[in-house]
Amino acid sequence: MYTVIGSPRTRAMRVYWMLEELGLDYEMNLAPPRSEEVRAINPTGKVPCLLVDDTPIYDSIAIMQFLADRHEQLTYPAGTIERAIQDSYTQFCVDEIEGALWMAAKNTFIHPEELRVPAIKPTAKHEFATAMQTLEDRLGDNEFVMGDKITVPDILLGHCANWAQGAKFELPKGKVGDYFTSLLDRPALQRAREKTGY
Ligand SMILES: N[C@@H](CCC(=O)N[C@@H](CS)C(=O)NCC(=O)O)C(=O)O
Repeated sequence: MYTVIGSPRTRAMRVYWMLEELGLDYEMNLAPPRSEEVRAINPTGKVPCLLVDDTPIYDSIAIMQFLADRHEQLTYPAGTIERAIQDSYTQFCVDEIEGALWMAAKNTFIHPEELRVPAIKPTAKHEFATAMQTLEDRLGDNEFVMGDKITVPDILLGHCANWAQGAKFELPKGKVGDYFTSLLDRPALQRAREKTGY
């Protein structure tokens, strides 16, 4: 049995979305980051965590890829060229897109006020815009980053697009804009939203 720990307003949402794409049953604990409930499972207080029976797995990317591998969906097998390319998209999204969003978030409401550097936000937006151009170049006319098959990095990119909207980052129009719209319209995401109330 799977139990996801984390409020849907965090990176836990990508795990709920993933589980819905895979059609799996799961339990939810919508505890916020840094709460005592989360710290009892992950001493850093960070979410999401996935409990597989009683074993905790930390980090959304590790969790998503574990679920995809275990259930042999939304991924190419480890050791294939396709998997290496798929993983390169995952890493690109974490480094270039999520990195910019997280930098802005940390300097808006995560860090204690005296440590925040609000002047960093235009830099974060610049990095994000550069990554959007890279995504457009790499996506080409594909439906998903790996062609016509949806994989882990598409869920991740969709989650980051939603995060970017909420953080008032400018999302591209055109092909990348359409790609994000179709990801955010997916029934699995709507189910995850209904179940978590977000
Ligand atoms: N790389 C981790 C990052 C987890 C993370 O930082 N989560 C945020 C919520 S989206 C959090 O728990 N923040 C609390 C904190 O930084 O203390 C992942 O992808 O799961």
